[in-house]
Amino acid sequence: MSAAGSATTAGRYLPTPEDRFSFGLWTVGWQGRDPFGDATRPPLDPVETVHRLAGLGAYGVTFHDDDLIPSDASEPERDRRIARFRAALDTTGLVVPMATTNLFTHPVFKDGAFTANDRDIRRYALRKTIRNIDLAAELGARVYVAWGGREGAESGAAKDVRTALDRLKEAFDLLADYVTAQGLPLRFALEPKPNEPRGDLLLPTVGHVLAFIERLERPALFGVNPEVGHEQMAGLNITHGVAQALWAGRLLHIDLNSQSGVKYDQDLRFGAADPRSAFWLVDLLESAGYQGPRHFDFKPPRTEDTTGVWASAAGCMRNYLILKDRAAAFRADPRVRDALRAARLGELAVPTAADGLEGLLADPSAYELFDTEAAAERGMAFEALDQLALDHLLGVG
Ligand SMILES: [Mn+2]
Repeated sequence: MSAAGSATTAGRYLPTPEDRFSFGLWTVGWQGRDPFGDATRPPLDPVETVHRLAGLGAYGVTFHDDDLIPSDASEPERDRRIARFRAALDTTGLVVPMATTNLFTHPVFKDGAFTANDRDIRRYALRKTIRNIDLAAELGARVYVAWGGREGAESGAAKDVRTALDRLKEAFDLLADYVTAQGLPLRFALEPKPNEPRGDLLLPTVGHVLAFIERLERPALFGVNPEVGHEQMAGLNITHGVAQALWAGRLLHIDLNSQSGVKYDQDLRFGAADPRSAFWLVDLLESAGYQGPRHFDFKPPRTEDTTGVWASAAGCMRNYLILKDRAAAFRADPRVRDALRAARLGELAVPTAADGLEGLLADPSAYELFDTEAAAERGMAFEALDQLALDHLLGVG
C-alpha cells in the first residue's frame, strides 16, 4: 500500500463527536499506582483532560466526585474547581453524559458503602452520593453509574449477604426517591464486577444486576452498566450479557475496555487483547441501534508516559471504528447473507408455537411423526459462517 493509501486508511478511522465516545477522568488520569508499585505518571489536570479528549474527537467526559474535587476540599475550593471544569466544557463543547461516586478509595469504605456493617458509614455513603448526583444533574448528566467496589467480603460470616442485599435495595430505593422528588432526569446504571478489590463482590455479573433491579421499588429508573473486562473476569461472554441487557430494555451505558482471560482486572484499551470478542460486541451495539455513549473505562498501562496515555485513548476509539467498519462489511456481504440462511438464523425468529399449546399438542408432526434421526443429521453450517466473520475481522473479507 502506498504512503498516500495508508494516510487515507488512517483518516477513515478518525473519531468525531457523532461517534459518542466518552472517557472517565480516572482512565487517562490513572497515574499507574498498583498493588506492587508507586505512580509512574504525574497527576493530570481535569481541564487539560477535557481539552485533550476534545482534540482527539471524543464527545464526552465522565467523573467520580473525587476525580474532580478532593474529598477534603473547602466549599470555595470545590466551587472554583467546578467553575474551571465547566468553563473547559463550554470552550470545547464536550458534554458530561454520566457521573458516578467514589465509594471505595477512602479507608472509611473498607467494609463497603451502602452495605457496610456500620450504619453511620452507610448514611455517609448515601449523603456523599446525593451530593454528587446534584452536581451530575447540574452538568447535564442523564446516567448515574453505581459500582459497588467495596460491597462484598473476603470471609463467610463477615457479611450476611441476604441482609446486605436488603441494605443495597434500601440505598437504591432512597436514591430513586431523591431524583424523583427533585425532578432530576437521571437514571441509575448499576455496574457488576465479580471480585477486586473485595474477594467477592455483591452483584457480580450482568445477570445478578438484572435480577436485583426487579426487586427495587422504581425499576424504571434502573439499568445496567456492563464492563467488558468485568464479565470476562468471570469467564463470561460479554456480548451475550449485553444482549440480555438490551433484551431486558436495561442497557443504559457501557464500559468498553479489554481483558486477556480470567485474571486480575486489566482494563486494557478497547479491542487490544480480545479483538474477536470486541468485534461481536461492536456488531451487537451497532445492529441493535444502541444510542448511549460508547464509554471507555480503561487504564493506559503504567509503562506509558503522558504521550502514551493519549496514544492509548486514541487507540480505544480507533479500534471501535475499525471494528464497526469490519462488522458492517460482514453484515453487507452477500456470502454472509447466504451463510446466515444456511445456518437457519431466520428460523430462530419464527415463534415455536404460534398455533398455541392446543395446536402443538394436536400436531403429530411435532412428536409422533417427527423423524429425530433425520433432524439430528442436519449440519448447522456454523463453521463457514464463522470463517466469513474471521475473514472480515482480519481485513480479508
Ligand atoms: Mn475494570
